Amino acid sequence: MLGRIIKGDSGFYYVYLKGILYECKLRGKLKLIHKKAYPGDIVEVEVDDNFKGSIESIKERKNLLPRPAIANSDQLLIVMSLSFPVIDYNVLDRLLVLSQWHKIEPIIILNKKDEDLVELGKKIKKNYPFLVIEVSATTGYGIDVLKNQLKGKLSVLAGPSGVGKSSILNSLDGKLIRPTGILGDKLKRGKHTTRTSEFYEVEGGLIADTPGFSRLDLPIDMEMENLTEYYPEFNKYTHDCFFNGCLHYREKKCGVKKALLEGKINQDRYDRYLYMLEEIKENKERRYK
Ligand SMILES: Nc1nc2c(ncn2[C@@H]2O[C@H](COP(=O)(O)OP(=O)(O)OP(=O)(O)O)[C@@H](O)[C@H]2O)c(=O)[nH]1
Ligand SMILES: [Mg+2]
Ligand SMILES: [Zn+2]
Repeated sequence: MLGRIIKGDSGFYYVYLKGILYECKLRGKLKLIHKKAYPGDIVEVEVDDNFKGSIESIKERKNLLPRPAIANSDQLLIVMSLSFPVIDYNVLDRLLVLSQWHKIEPIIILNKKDEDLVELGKKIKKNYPFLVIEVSATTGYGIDVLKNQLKGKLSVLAGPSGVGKSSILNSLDGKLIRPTGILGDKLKRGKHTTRTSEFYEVEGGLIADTPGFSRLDLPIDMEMENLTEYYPEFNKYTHDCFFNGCLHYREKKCGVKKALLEGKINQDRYDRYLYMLEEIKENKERRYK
């Protein structure tokens, strides 16, 4: 039977299967080949009546988010607030890039719609060619739309402190999947151990609340050419770029820069793009020194 790992804890894996959590161990042969398993992994298990079992095999994972590790995410819910804290566009753009790099669909969740007095949400929808969902955890606005988007998927929450991630989870009214057997999770937690993610079941899908992807450095193996792929609003104009693999930076005859001058691309987003491009360049130079 196929289940999903939702937690690993000193040699034990907790596998969620048809509404039940089983305490499982990796089959010896998997350990021998140094197979690692992560939360989010789909695994084949054999289980007994005492809610224990063994993991026979691990399905090939389609992606793996680092720190904290989560496998097989379908979508990253990037939560920002329409009032306070004000939107950190650097974080937003970085999370959009990282999400796409990891082959996970990004969704922008704009919370605190009830306090959006300047129609900021509208502006963001205009400048960001991604799925944007406006919600209010306080009034319940948009929560049904969000719920609908979660059906049958593994979604991961991300976003700065105070934007309302926990509040949104509350208003989604999901079921926390937690091994009741594990006590003293807090006590065992040393200074340097990463806190693990918690999984909630909502609408037959899972949503992971993580202790935050606080490190937003771009991966060292990301190339400058990769970055432009993550800006769908650029791709509309690249057919006017003279060079194949144009970075839309110093090149002459660039369709993206032309569109920028014509006001078809948001200047701030482009500026932050250049900033990340420089960062990738510097990473490379440092590596080859
Ligand atoms: N007006 C308004 N306030 C909200 C809304 N959602 C959350 N808040 C408030 O925003 C504050 C932060 O909410 P949290 O849910 O704790 O934010 P968080 O993203 O989980 O923060 P961390 O756990 O620190 O990462 C709280 O005071 C909430 O009451 C909303 O939709 N509208
Ligand atoms: Mg929280
Ligand atoms: Zn170009």
